[in-house]
Amino acid sequence: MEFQGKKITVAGAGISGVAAAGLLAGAGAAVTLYDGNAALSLQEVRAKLGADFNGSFVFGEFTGELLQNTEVLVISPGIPTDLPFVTELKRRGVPVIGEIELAYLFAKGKLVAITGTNGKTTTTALTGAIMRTFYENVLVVGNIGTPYTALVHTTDDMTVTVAEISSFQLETVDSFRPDVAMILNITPDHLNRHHTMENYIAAKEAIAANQTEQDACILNYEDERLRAFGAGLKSRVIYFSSARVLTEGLFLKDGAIYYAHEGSKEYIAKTEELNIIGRHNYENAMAAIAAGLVLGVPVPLIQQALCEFKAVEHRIEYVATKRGVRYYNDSKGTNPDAAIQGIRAMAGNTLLIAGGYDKGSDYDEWIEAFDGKVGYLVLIGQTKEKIAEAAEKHGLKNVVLCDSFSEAMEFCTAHAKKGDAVLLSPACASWGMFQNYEERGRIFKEYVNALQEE
Ligand code: UMA
Repeated sequence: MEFQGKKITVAGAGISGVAAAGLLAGAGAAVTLYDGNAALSLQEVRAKLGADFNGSFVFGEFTGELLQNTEVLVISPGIPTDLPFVTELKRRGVPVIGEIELAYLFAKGKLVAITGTNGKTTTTALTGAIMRTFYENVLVVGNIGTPYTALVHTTDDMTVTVAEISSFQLETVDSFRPDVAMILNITPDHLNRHHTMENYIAAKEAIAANQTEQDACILNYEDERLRAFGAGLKSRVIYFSSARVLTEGLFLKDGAIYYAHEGSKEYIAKTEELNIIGRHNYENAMAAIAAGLVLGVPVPLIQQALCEFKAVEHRIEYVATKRGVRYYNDSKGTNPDAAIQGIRAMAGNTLLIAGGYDKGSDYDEWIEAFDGKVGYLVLIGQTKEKIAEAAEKHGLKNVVLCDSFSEAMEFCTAHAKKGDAVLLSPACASWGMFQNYEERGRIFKEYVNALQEE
């Protein structure tokens, strides 16, 4: 696609939109940065783009004039593709691409693209760490937090880019063709955006749609849908399994990870050497190892990266399983947006500890994200009544108000049943009860680690 002199509208002035607008302006396009939020500060957005940016801005309504003046629309991941201005531009035959597709059009080197409902951030970080032991220029981008368009200008033929790609981002890819694709698992998520499970699956599977025999696709053998999906792919498929021995692919057996290939079996690592725990994390590790093997990283370097890699502390951090109850520390979930990720990461019935300092947040969207998984909402701190009120409005039952953190912990340990999860993901700052979120997370972990095993 030629960008020089083209009138390109970038929708969404968040981190993706700002990076995409900067990239396009640098490529000589006439850029308009559009955002639906009329209250955005022009000064603040302009400051993020730097003094060289010569594009224009439209905030609020997507005007008729802007429709006329858009030759290509680049959309940020958070913008639904069925908004009226998007469908109208499509009707007019205007190309609509996502920020990831845009970056891909500029990209050089090898690309590993990782998607899945759960575990993609850990897997992306670990894959990046594995690549870094062997390659000099490794970028870790995408949904993990740094937009692909922010760094793509630094790629060359020797670069390895490891990108976490969400279903939102996959909805608007077109020619996107990763050398290595990965789908970790698919369970219902984001259905408010994708409307049906079929649409959500289709978005995830788009990650491998353009792949050829020269590419590889890494899939979870224990996900029946993915197993069937792999059978129809052109690319070389590498399965991983945490539940059975595979004759070809990566598998877990007696606490160790092996790679079976063309009749031989290679030992990779013991799970006890890893700092990330739990079956889901062993699956993430196997997927990351597979990517390393595909791109030729020697096994000893992969082993080194596996042993050194640490989960991000306080961010949906698995702490321990006590009496069949899994405990997660998401103390870094200090606002409703961040806490949405915490509850989304939970697979089943969850006792959620939340509340804290009142930052004037709105809790509706967060509560909507509970998706029937919160068996008990255990509230603490200044915001407890406010959250309880919002929860009641959404018809949530079993809301418990506690006077202290230890009371909340005691309630959870007394009421959690085998198979449940207890999640500290407060959606609020810690101030007033703790020094900071780190202290809150540390106290949670100390409490959990002191619980009896059986
Ligand atoms: N906006 C509109 N109209 C809309 C919706 C949003 O104009 O209908 C505007 C907002 O006013 C705001 C801007 O769009 O100014 C925000 O854009 P965005 O929501 O695309 O967010 P970014 O800041 O660009 O961050 C995005 C991803 N956000 C989403 O997918 C919602 C980030 O993933 C990602 O890290 C970042 O790009 C870099 O690639 C976050 C996320 O929540 C962490 N992802 C979801 C998840 O992990 O479950 C998919």
